Amino acid sequence: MSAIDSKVVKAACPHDCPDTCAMEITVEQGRAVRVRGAEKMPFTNGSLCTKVSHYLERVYSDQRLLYPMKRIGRKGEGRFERITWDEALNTIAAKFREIAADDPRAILPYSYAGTMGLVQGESMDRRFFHRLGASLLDRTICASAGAAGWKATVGAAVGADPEALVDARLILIWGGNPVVSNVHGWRYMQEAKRRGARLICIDPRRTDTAKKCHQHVAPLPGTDGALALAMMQVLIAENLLDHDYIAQHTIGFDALAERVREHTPEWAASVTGLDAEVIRSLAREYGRAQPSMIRLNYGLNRCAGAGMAVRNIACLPALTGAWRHAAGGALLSVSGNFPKDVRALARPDLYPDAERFPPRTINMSNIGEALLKAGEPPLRAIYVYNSNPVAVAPNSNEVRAGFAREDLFCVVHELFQTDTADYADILLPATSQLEHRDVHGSYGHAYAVSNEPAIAPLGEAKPNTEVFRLLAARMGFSEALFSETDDELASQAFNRDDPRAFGVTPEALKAQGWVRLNLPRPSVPYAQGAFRTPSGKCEFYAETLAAQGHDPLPAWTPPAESVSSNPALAQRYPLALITPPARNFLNTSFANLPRFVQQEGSPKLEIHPQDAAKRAISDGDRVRISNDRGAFHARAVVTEDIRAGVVVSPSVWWQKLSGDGENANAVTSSALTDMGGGPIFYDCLVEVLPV
Ligand SMILES: Nc1nc2c(c(=O)[nH]1)N[C@H]1C(S)=C(S)[C@@H](COP(=O)(O)OP(=O)(O)OC[C@H]3O[C@@H](n4cnc5c(=O)[nH]c(N)nc54)[C@H](O)[C@@H]3O)O[C@H]1N2
Ligand SMILES: Nc1nc2c(c(=O)[nH]1)N[C@H]1C(S)=C(S)[C@@H](COP(=O)(O)OP(=O)(O)OC[C@H]3O[C@@H](n4cnc5c(=O)[nH]c(N)nc54)[C@H](O)[C@@H]3O)O[C@H]1N2
Ligand SMILES: [Mo]
Repeated sequence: MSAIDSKVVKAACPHDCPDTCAMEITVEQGRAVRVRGAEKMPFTNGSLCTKVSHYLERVYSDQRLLYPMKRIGRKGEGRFERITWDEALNTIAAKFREIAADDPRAILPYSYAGTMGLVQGESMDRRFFHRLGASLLDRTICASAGAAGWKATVGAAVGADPEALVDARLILIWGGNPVVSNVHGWRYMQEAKRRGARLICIDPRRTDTAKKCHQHVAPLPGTDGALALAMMQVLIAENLLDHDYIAQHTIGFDALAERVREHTPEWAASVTGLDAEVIRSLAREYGRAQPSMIRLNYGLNRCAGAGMAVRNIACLPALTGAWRHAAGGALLSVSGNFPKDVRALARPDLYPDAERFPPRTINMSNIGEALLKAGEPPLRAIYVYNSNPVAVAPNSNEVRAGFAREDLFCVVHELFQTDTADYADILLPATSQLEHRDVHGSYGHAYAVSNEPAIAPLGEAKPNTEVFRLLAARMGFSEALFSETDDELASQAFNRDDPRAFGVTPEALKAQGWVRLNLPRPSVPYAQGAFRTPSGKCEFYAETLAAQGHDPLPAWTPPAESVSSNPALAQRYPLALITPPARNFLNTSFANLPRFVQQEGSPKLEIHPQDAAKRAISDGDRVRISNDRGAFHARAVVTEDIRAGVVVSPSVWWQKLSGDGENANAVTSSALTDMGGGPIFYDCLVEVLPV
């Protein structure tokens, strides 16, 4: 191989995962031939997950969209014909101009985390839609419920230092399956285990993670808030408290103590389906171990009471003073460490005529409803990028009905012909991470990671930014900021007046591929209090919640659908369905590629032997999972890994590739969480029958 034709390009994994890996791409003769994890980046540590280590199969897949197309069949049918970029862009611009003349809010951008890059995910796209005056999108589909509960209690989205937890004595892995969805973070937990930490996993399912922990505690879905209240009751009743920390760095302790008095382990046992003694000893162990770390994750964020549940859990380390230690406290997200410069990147100030068209925000989590109802104004166009709503949003029947509207103008910009793409009027080909420039923060570590383009765009694929530049020109948006290059956008990603970004320069990022934020090492965010709440303290009592009409104190918010909270519904649909991430998929990304589909096999439903026997279901049987919203099919896996009363279907499958044209979101509800307006995917009663 001649040296001139071979190079190694520094890249970032773009997917929605806390690990945000730094990658190195070997390129020969203009073709990427090898992808590996950057060895020197501490968190990545030279390894990639099972999906991204085969990334070239995604980049060079023969399923890639390579040309713009327009629809020739019915909506949803997926029949298209090739057109030029000129025709595609002119069609979109003409339609947007026509709609905007009446009311630009009838146009809705729809995007989530197909790429987490700040350039391709939240820069030129945001500028374009802000300038247009389109409806704003509330991006709630993943993390907003917990974020709200955390914020009310702790303040900023800043938790314990993920690299410091190696010195914890006790780690509660709460509502997460890091062996599958946070593998690089799991490495630190394993190191803690080697150093003598006890690991306890709190999850209705005996996951691969639970199997590697010392103890598995399996509450019913959506009952974590009750478990945390009872833990607080025990800590307070048995005086397992750090009185000094409470006095100096919290507010509302007396009211909290009063509130949780009734929430005994016996009470929580009746709600969570756990033994009172298990709850009591969990609380005692937590109260006595220092440093103790709670790695809470998104599994408990997908139920009606999710905001309050995260809030209740977030109170625990302030009671025990665990925050004093580098390896103590709690960790949900550390995204708030990154001083992302939203004003520069997204330019919300471009919104044109707020007087005539007061900004309107639409919640992405019930997009079906938003498309179907006669809003003010009704939605007439949707532009989807970085997301696959038809497959990932709850209550698919409603979502598909919305996208099937003949009078809705739908643009989809994608790498693949997803379930959503089938509904496009204009389908545009997108570049992969190897074909464009980007820069990334992370929600699971403290390193900014840079992504240089490694190869030329495949076919006629274009990056998101480029499409919005071209559309801006056709719309007559003449501001210079619409011609900024991706390099220029990348250099605005972080607010460089913020001390945390000192050293995180474009030059340093380019040279090394990644740079740690300028934070102390380890960073111990709340050792001296300094919570970023209005009071500067950990708020057991939160005035901000009272002002929003919520209970200002930790409370119990039951699931919308469960045997105890909705017995009438449970008569007909007695089983609680959860649909957490499958190891070989990343939401619906990878779920169309042969290697990963083969590894997952086919849609599965894990069911406890008792529940299976009652329904004459044997292992391997095809079953139908249904409720009033819809139905999907799967292969039964009869196993004691899931507790009785709960069934699990690892997700998210493509509807059109799963045999019956449906995935688990056929049955999930579009109701919203108590805080943050998030979806309640795992708050869902069903019946399961053999077919
Ligand atoms: N391989 C892979 N990795 C992923 C993803 C993927 O699809 N595949 N998705 C990425 C994304 S977008 C996200 S948001 C994160 C998600 O990251 P996590 O939230 O860590 O998701 P999971 O790893 O499934 O862990 C959730 C766990 O919560 C459990 N659970 C479900 N309901 C409850 C409940 O009510 N209480 C408790 N205590 N546990 C419950 C589930 O059984 C599951 O084991 O992972 C990211 N990483
Ligand atoms: N039942 C159930 N449903 C769920 C979940 C669950 O656990 N259970 N998890 C939920 C969660 S946590 C999340 S975060 C959401 C995720 O929902 P989404 O963010 O919609 O995630 P993906 O399904 O991976 O779809 C992302 C799409 O973006 C495309 N893409 C990638 N890069 C680019 C790019 O540069 N440009 C353009 N234009 N497109 C690009 C990909 O090809 C992919 O099709 O799903 C939610 N849905
Ligand atoms: Mo997510």
